[in-house]
Amino acid sequence: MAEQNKPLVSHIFTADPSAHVFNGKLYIYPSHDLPHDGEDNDNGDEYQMADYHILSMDSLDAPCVDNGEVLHEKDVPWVSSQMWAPDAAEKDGKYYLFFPARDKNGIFRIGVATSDTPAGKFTPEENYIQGSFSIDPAVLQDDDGKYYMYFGGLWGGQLEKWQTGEYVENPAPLADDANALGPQVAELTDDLLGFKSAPQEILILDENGNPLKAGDHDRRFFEASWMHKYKDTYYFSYSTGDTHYLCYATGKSPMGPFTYRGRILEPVLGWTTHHSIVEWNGKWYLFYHDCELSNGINHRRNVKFTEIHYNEDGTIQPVPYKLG
Ligand code: FUB
Repeated sequence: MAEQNKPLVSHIFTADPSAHVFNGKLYIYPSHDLPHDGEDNDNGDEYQMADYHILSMDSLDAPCVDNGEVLHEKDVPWVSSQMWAPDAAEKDGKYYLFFPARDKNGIFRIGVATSDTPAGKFTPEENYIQGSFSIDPAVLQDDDGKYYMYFGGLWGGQLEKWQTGEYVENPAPLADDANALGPQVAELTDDLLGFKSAPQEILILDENGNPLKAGDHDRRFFEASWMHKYKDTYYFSYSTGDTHYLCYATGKSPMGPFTYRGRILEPVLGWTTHHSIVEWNGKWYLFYHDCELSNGINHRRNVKFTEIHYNEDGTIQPVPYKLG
């Protein structure tokens, strides 16, 4: 049986859980962390993942099942390494796995693979999504049938390198009082295999309507985009990276702007924090990861979940974090 705030599986290391309900069953699309002896650094070189396993649960009383390897980097023609945090979507009975990885030039791009079933196996497209860059895709299926991809990540995720619209290897650092770099959003084409138009930067505003600043490390976007809708409001949630918070901002359009509303989760054991939020059988759940199983080794993570609650005003009650 799956227990809240406990590792969902322990036979492999898993991270970055993107949870979805398909046909009444809960599927988790995580990264698959591999043991690695290299040093941890700001470039994320320790996250040397090479494949994806999909987890699923029939109910909260049932065990969490590993459906096995569904895609390996050796099967994706454009990938060289580092298959990081994925997400999934369904359209017309077909399932889409969106994943970031380094291309043959070491540049992070976002690819897509398809399947007839939610747990794969998945068949990759020959090339990455044209116009894609950086990491951490998260796809929203909106109520009007449109699909949007949110993505981006600083430092190892290379988002800073794309400020001009082109890849720049060593961009000048942003001043603390400059506007923070926002995540990116693009509407997907009808076949979900491409972007309808060039991605746009999303604005995250403070309580006075001003863009968050680059020096506001406690609130500015770093990585781990997620989008969900609750009572007609769009909730964009994300990690602040070096300050290790999961935060959220709300808005009235899937393209933003969004206004910062607060924290969902305090720092967990381990450097990264990454999550998803999903409704299942009338309750809302936060899927997240920490490094409990490895006693804090940053790149040996385990996925967990916990129920979350909304206040009357639409704010999310912060989740207390404790180990064990
Ligand atoms: O898992 C590799 C990277 O670590 C993800 O892409 C980030 O969101 C962070 O969780």
